Order: sequence, then structure tokens, then C-alpha cells
Amino acid sequence: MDEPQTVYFTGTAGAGKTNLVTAFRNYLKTSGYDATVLNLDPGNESPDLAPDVDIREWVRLSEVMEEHELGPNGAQVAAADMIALKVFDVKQALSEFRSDYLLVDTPGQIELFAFREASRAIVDALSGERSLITFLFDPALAKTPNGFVSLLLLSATVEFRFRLPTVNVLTKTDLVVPERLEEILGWSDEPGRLYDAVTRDVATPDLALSTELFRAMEALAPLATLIPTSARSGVGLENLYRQFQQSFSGGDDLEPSHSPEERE
Ligand SMILES: Nc1nc2c(ncn2[C@@H]2O[C@H](COP(=O)(O)OP(=O)(O)OP(=O)(O)O)[C@@H](O)[C@H]2O)c(=O)[nH]1
Ligand SMILES: [Mg+2]
Repeated sequence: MDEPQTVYFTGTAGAGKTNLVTAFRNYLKTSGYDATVLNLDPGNESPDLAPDVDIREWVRLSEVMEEHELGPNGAQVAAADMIALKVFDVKQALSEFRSDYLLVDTPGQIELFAFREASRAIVDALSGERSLITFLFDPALAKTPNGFVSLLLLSATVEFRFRLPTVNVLTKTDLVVPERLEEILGWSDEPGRLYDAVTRDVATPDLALSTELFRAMEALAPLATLIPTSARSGVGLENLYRQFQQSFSGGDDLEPSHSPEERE
């Protein structure tokens, strides 16, 4: 059997990674596809995720903090290195599951995950031919032009670090009023609108910086496409699935591993 298509869910702390992994797994299941969930967050205490393979079996943030007398961030740094040493065990545990998809939940602190060499080694070791990264835009941060640009640059950094195709996703859209949603999606569709918004947003615009940023944003425009989703309402999950398929195989649908009659 082919190796699974792997999707890493990344984003700033609280962006909605764990909830989106859970919602997307349920969506895949009701659509007739299997998904294995891997939790790579040693600090994940969410009772809802119920991962098939959990890094906490080998590395737990609370234990790292206690044993090494570290604070949460120091412990995340130490844990990233410990996880890299356990990647063989993780692969071994994953090999017990034969699914169409592997969904990977990642640690909350994006800079600790994205900027560490250890994480690169983990992602390299786990990624097969067909792997991609989703970068989650939290509407609480993406709602201002300034915040949106910062997330765009962070997403580009994640893509640059991991060198995997990156899909940008707006989360928690059930919390966003329609006008605001339209505005945010407008920034993602048209860099010109974003530029106007950014320059309006800055009280004393530093024109040189704005101009350079705009150039960077134009270059990043293909990356700016945002898929609006809500883990709570299920909005956008089908669209997300289509986007992944497009990225993996030029749009071809996977054959469901179960026939529709087999579904419960
Ligand atoms: N209304 C609403 N709330 C959401 C949605 N997704 C996540 N949340 C809430 O946002 C908060 C963070 O969600 P998580 O899924 O834990 O986010 P995370 O990125 O995994 O967080 P960390 O792993 O702690 O960085 C929680 O309080 C969730 O209930 C959504 O689609 N709609
Ligand atoms: Mg989480």
C-alpha cells in the first residue's frame, strides 16, 4: 500500500491546530477515508484529540519541566531534541496504521517548532513523497492588516524552513462577522488591497519599509490564498480536502478506502 499523505498542522499558539485536526479527521472519516492522527506536541493535554500515536508516550512536557527544572518554553526546546531521538519509535508506531492520511498536530509555540533543527529532522524523517504543511491564521491576529502581514511572513518562514508545500488556512470563521471575513479574504486575494490597508493602518507610514514589504507580499502572493474554515461548524473542510488533493496529486480524488455502504 502507498504511504499516507501527510499533513502537518502548524500555527501560532491557540490558532486552532488541535481542533482542526480533530474536525478534519472526522470529516475524512464520514467521507470514507482513513486518517491516522499523530500528536507531536509534548504539552498537548486536549482530551478531544485522541491521537493514534502520541509523542507523550515518550516525551511529556510536564515531566521534562520537572526532571530538568525548566519553564514551559525551556522544556519545549529540550523536548524538541528529545523527540528527534524518538523519531524511529514514532515511525515504528505509525507503521501499525495503514491510512490514506496522516494528520500531525504540532506544538503551540510556532517558533520553537519551526526554528529548531530538531523539528526539521523530525519532519524530514516522517515525511514521505506526499507531504504538506498547513499554516493556520488565527482571526484574532489576522483581523488587522499588520497582523495579517506578520502571519503571511511567518507562514513563508515555515515554508522556507521545512521546504514543503504550504496551504494557508483561516480558522474559527464562526467567530468572525461576515464583513470582517470578507475583508480578510480580500487581503488574501488581492495584494493591492492589503497594501492599501497596511499603509492606512500605520499612523506615520514608513514608506520605504511599506514599499519593500509590498514587494515581498507580491512575491508571496501565490502563498497568500487563505482557506476559511471552522472546526466548530465544519465550514470549509471539504474545500480544505480539495486543496490538499490538488497539492498532492493535481486534483485527483483519492479512492475511498471504504465503499460508501461500509460507512456507519
Ligand atoms: N469558536 C471556535 N473556537 C475554536 C475553533 N477552533 C478552536 N477554537 C478554540 O480556540 C482555542 C484554541 O484551540 P486549539 O485547537 O486548542 O488551538 P491550538 O492551536 O491547538 O492551541 P495550542 O496547541 O495550545 O497552541 C480553544 O479554546 C478552542 O476551543 C473554531 O473553529 N471555532
Ligand atoms: Mg494544540
